[in-house]
Amino acid sequence: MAEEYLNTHNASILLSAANQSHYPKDNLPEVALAGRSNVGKSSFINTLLGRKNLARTSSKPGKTQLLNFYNIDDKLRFVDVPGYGYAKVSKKERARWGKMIEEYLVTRENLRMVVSLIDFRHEPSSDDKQMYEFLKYYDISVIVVATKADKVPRGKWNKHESIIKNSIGFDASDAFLIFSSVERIGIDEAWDTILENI
Ligand SMILES: Nc1nc2c(ncn2[C@@H]2O[C@H](COP(=O)(O)OP(=O)(O)O)[C@@H](O)[C@H]2O)c(=O)[nH]1
Ligand SMILES: [Mg+2]
Repeated sequence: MAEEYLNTHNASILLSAANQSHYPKDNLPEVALAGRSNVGKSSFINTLLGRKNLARTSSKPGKTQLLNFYNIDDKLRFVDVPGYGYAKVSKKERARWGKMIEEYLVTRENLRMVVSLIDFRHEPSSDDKQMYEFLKYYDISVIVVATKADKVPRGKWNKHESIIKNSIGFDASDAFLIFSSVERIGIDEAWDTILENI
């Protein structure tokens, strides 16, 4: 259980950063969360930390444009990466956003793993596939978290898991986890996998 290692409720937003010069300057391990807007990233963070509203959740996608660093009990940080696949941004804004994410993922020595969130209900988008390919290319360890599992009947879980894995070219050495913030499915597994990898 995560609670034996850290107090998961002792969490707060530390800072928001647009580039390297704003990142925290220490050696704490970081776990980054990536996924398209509205996939359930903020809900995942809130659920793991047992908080209602630490990471903002909204049905209006594309709001967060900075990297948000959350301090968890001074032992670990979550880094919320702004959601991709948001159509209503300009080319220029998209390019800035891409650079910001790439800079963090490629250069950050504190980074231990990326939680890649993908909607369990649908086929992965081309952005989902590109993100996973990118992470594999840079040899970053990944947990694929399939979100909103409460919206998929249990009898279809295996089928949906296969579709996602085939579609992204899932690497069997990564972890795959079925998750729901609403029904609180997969929380302990998520913590166990994260703590094994930092
Ligand atoms: N049914 C269901 N809805 C969820 C779940 N997680 C998030 N949502 C909803 O999906 C929407 C987007 O969630 P949010 O966490 O803000 O996504 P983000 O944009 O990736 O940070 C919100 O309306 C949430 O209430 C889940 O596990 N099940
Ligand atoms: Mg969010």
